[in-house]
Amino acid sequence: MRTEQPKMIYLKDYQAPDYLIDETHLTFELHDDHTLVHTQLVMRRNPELDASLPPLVLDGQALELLAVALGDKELSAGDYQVDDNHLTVHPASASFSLDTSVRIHPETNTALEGLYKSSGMFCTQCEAEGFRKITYYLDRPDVMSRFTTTLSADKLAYPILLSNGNPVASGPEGDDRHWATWEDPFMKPAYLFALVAGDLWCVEDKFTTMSGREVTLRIYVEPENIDKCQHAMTSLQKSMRWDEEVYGREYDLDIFMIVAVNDFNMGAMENKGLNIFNSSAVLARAETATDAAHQRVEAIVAHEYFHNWSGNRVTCRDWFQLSLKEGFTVFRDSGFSADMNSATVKRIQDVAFLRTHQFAEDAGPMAHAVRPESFIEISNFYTLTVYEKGSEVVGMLHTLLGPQGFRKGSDLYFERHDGQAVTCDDFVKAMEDANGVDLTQFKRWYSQAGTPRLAVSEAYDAAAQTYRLTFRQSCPATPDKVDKLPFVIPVAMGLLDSQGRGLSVRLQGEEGDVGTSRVLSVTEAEQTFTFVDVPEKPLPSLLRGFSAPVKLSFPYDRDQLMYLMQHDSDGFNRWDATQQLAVQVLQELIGQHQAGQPLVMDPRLIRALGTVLDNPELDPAMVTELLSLPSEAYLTEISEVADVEAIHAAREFARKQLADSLFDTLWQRYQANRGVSKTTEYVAEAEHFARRALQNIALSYLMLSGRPEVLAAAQEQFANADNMTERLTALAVLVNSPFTAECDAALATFAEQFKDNPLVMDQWFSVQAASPLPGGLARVKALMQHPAFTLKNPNKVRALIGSFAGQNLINFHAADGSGYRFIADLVIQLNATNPQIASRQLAPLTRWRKYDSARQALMKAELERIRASGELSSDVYEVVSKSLA
Ligand code: B3K
Ligand code: ZN
Repeated sequence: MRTEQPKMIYLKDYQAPDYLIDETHLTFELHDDHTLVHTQLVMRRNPELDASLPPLVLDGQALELLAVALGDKELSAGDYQVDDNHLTVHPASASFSLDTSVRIHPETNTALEGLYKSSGMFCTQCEAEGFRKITYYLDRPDVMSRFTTTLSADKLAYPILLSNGNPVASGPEGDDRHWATWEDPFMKPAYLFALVAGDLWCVEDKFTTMSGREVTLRIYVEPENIDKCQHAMTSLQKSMRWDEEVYGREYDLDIFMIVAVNDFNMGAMENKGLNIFNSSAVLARAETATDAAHQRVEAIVAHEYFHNWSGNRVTCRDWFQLSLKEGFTVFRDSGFSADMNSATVKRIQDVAFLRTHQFAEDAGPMAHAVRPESFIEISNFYTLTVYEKGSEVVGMLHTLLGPQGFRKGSDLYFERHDGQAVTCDDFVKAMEDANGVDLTQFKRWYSQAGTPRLAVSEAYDAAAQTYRLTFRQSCPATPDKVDKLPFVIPVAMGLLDSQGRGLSVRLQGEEGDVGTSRVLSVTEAEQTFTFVDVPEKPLPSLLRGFSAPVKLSFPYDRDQLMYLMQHDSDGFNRWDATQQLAVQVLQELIGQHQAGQPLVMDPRLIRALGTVLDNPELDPAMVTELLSLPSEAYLTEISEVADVEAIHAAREFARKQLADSLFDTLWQRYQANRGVSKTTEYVAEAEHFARRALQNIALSYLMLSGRPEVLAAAQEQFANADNMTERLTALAVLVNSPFTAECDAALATFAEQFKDNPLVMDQWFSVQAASPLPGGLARVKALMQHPAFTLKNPNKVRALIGSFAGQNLINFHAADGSGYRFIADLVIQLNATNPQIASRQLAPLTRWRKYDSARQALMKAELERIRASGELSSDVYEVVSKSLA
């Protein structure tokens, strides 16, 4: 909690550290009502700077300072200065050691940052600035040090004592306690420090690296979860192999550990050699975790593992460079997931997510560049822009340089900067140097916020057989900047003829065969490309694979979209054409609803999706994506002013029309796939995920018919499924159906069966919180009283509150403002206990500019109420004040 007005920090003010820390020796005495931390730092004046000896200002928060010594000299009160955020001492020589002892209270740490307790075990979360809550330190990523850590604790309660690196010694301490020492041979910044003490069991396996070294792999969990680790272990081994094969990166310690904890502010953390994970990102087995959860575990295990190179071996100079490690690592984990599953489907899911959520962030009051230039609270910048858009930026480099050029660049980057703390510019420089290219203009993607618009027009000249495409790019103003300079926009594209074939894409002045697809580099505000020898007016397929994070518009009519859907050689664009068709149809329905007219749906959408459903050749995962209508959140994002009721009514109407018209095929595909599920053992692999996904989307459409045979099918699936994917979908369709009695019975059965599994209960909360049926807020409030619910656990907050405000738009945006009031009350409450979680829950309120004036006023009033509610954490303060600016 702050004691002074939170200050804005600027990238332009970056200065190298005055002092360096060569060695860090930590000793933790863990007790139930306090912890003592003794720290010895072996330090020296930064040799890059002049020879003066300025005061040494260490970061430290919520620490009770017990003793401080500089060299051999114990300091007394007059020798140092201490305030709420710093300890200042005055070194008398260029090399010295500094010893401190502090008392901290992990047992009352509800913010889950620094050292805290989760379900009785001690654990840490230091990124970004949590280490300063453990001891006085230079808590900045460009100060890297060699760490030795000794922990001591009660033997019975905490038999397992872990930290980074390799275990080097351990032993008893008196009758009841024991200790262990760990040494990490790699230099690292404090944000990668970790410690765990608890009563844990582990699953152990091995991995032999490409150079033949054997690495021990361990996943530590609470004893009751020991049967849910295999999927994470397999995912880890696959990730290790993939990083060797695709990036040439080998693991570097003899042991790699993952620990699962129940109370965690985000998904997981890449601490060197000792990853700490939210249990939701580790535990998975058929009976208790959905296919989506299995895929999430695989992706997060990979992401954290990949950080060992992109983040740990090469780290960030300062937190403005966060995307250096996060954007790149998301790009790496997406590549991995694409290779493990269907690449096209993975791309579709990533793009749908980006367009819905990152585009909304980019258009809101918290919009910022991939490399922001200022912040108040760095925790607020672990955003979709830094992660997902950052990954798109790396992806564009991959597109522009090609796979080999990109690999040359990443090899040079890792080799050149191993052991260093560097910047996004250094990353781009390695790509430039390895490929002999100039990426100066490309770097605007790092510095300019906002989603570029790319309007495309065409002109065909039959006599000259030329076809021209003209691109006009612009970028809306964002809070940081009004005028934007043109970006480098790679547009992967092709041209289709009337037989559905790809035409040659030769540009004026080019010779020879150029093939039927290419990447155009749009670099000007307005730019025309002229294709030659074009025998007939083609239909362009643009931005294939979503080759740039822009909003592209081309005046396709619905028949052209249906044509692309059928003939485009690019799978992603076949899906995108379907989405664009659905958007046009839904927008028409929204207009009809707003005009008070009866809703009449364009039958072409039904025909198009009917064809998809009838095609047995198509990957069922792809069919599922094609059948999924654009979400209400996406329709909101692309509206000037979002009409919550009209969007909901239009989409529900379309779903019902599709369900009625395609009933027979849906029913047949449902039954066929459920038949296979019934007779096949659960397998957590792509082909099986795909079958169940199609089966489940079919069931959710079918249920809209209200027919008794579908109700019976849902009940059968609910009762007999051997896995959570089928069971939870059956529950969800019952929850969203008019069959109240059957729904209540299923909810009760489910809660009884899984009451002891908190992650499954999260699903139970989430399904109910997301139900669009009337009375949503009352249901959520009632569920908050359920014994399995607690505001102290971030997963519970996300499951119930996050699902309500993020997915249940019709209830959250109730015209009386009750949804807004509810979120504001929660944010005020959480602000005092867990500022990071409080700040996250605020996001839906920050989007107030999207809505009608009545809702705008209600949302703003709640933001103002939060602002006036008392002492705000820097996290909440920053989001509220920027939203009201
Ligand atoms: N690097 C961590 C995120 C830490 C967030 C701190 N507020 C997880 C990840 O991106 O891998
Ligand atoms: Zn990450």
